[in-house]
Amino acid sequence: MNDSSPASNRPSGRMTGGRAMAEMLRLAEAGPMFGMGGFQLLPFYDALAELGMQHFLINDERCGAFAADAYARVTNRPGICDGTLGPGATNLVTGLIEALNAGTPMVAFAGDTNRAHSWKNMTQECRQVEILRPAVKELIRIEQTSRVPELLRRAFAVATSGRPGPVVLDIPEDVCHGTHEFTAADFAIDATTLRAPARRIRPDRADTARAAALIASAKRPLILVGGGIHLSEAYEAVLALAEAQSIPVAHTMSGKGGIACTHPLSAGLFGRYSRIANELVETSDCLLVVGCKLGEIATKRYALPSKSIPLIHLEIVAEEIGRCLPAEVALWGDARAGLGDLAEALAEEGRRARSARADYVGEIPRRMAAWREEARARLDSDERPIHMARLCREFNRALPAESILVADGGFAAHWTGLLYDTKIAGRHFVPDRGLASIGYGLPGGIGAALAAPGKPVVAITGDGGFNMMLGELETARRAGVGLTLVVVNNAASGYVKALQHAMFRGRYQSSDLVEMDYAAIARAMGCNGIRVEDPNQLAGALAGGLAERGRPTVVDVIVTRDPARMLPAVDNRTVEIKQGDRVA
Ligand SMILES: Cc1ncc(C[n+]2csc(CCOP(=O)(O)OP(=O)(O)O)c2C)c(N)n1
Ligand SMILES: [Mg+2]
Repeated sequence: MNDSSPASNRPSGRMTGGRAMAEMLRLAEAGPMFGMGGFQLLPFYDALAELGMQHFLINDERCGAFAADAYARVTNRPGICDGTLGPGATNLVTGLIEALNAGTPMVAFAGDTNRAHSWKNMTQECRQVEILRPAVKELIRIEQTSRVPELLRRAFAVATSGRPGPVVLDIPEDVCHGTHEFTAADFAIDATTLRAPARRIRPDRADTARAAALIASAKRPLILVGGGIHLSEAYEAVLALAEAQSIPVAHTMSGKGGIACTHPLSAGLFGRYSRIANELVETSDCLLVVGCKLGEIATKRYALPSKSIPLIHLEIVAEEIGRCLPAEVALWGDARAGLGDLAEALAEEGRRARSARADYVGEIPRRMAAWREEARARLDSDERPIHMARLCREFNRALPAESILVADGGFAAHWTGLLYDTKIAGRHFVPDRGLASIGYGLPGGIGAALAAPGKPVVAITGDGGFNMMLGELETARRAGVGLTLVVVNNAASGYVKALQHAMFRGRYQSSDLVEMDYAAIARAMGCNGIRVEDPNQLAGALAGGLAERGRPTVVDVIVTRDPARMLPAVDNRTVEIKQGDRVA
């Protein structure tokens, strides 16, 4: 075990299970935590107070899990959250599944009943272990106070190893309140498990050689990156391979930032929405898929790419390979390690490949410029209500390279996934594509802001998503985060309304929201609030939000109420709407 924790950090003596939890988190140098207390975990809370650790009360445990998820994505350190038994535990479920599906390292605590009285209709009792188990990578029930350090160690190892994910520690009240005589030796943690990826594994050498040969013989190879590129922090490796071999890179929403969107080799988003990438996928003769599950959105509901294109799939979870598309070469391993090995295997080829593919890579910036020309009217639109493409253009202008944009599950993520340009590689775009719940924007923004102090953090959410989470504005204010939250105010559950427009001849059912002034609500809650109806005021409003320190700003942006124009159709020329089909 790579245990680098100093001896002075190792307490000994009699202490509660809750105190032992806090001591282990201190050893793990865990970041800010998010939760809502209840009787069961109060010894843990008391220990946090005594040790001076950062813990934020949230107003809904789901938001605690979302905030922890965003914190983890920005830092690759496990996000920490907690809930009390019963409703606290069940409220965690949505956020835990987001983390599970996205591969976010997380350690969550759920209080549980006192075992002296379990199953006697205790207040708030439910079958939470069964409810939580499928929502996490591993659920660990702590049955003895003495085992708290050991099982926290285990939680960090599971959360950060292989494909990272959330772990729940289920802690009965008597284990948390109970005491044990601990020795200093009990408090140890493996330093390599404090950050994902804990350990890296390389693909088989023979498979790498076959993949390299396939790439070398291709005229139009293309790299497709998913969220795994961030989990593996494979930024330099992917860029080195792409540049040395002249291979463009397209990304999913989660993979945005694998290389900078502004890089000449970036082909942008592929899948359901695309600028130029889908055409490149379809005309490619070798696809290298990295850290991407090739799920519904990435494949345009399994229509893309054609099965006849040879595909190399580099993936940390062996059984994901071949699930949706057959792989000609399966590379089972860590993205960074695997890309590095490929670059090495292809090193001799570089000069020849760059000259052979000069025309091909020259196409990318040319086609991107042509796309931009075609989209210009929308990107530069002066119309009122404001065009979503114009809002994205303003983001591209206002947000400095190091900023982080958190995108909520509604249209916000689709529009910005397509039109927002990250200017440097890294996790600068954080969408909740694991479960695509609406409501992630505000709590995700809080988590990202706390993870990246000093960096500009902007979150974008629909009005529906914001309504779900209004209470967390109080959390954001109390936490003193200078987050800028952009509310896409279309007075609708826009996604649903757009589908009802397209598929049900405009018979709208339960998709309208009442007109609200979210900036006024923000001001009433002690935050900064700016309402924007004129697109020419967007730049000033965003600058105002970014300049605000120590309290959140809500920028309430009035966008189209016309359901025919809510989809990011600006580049989505190929989607055919068929009865019963999902469009966005
Ligand atoms: C928790 C949850 N419930 C329902 C959905 C389905 N859904 C996807 S987008 C959307 C509309 C959300 O409205 P809003 O947040 O205002 O975003 P808009 O689409 O209007 O931009 C809904 C209901 C979801 N993604 N998550
Ligand atoms: Mg809306």
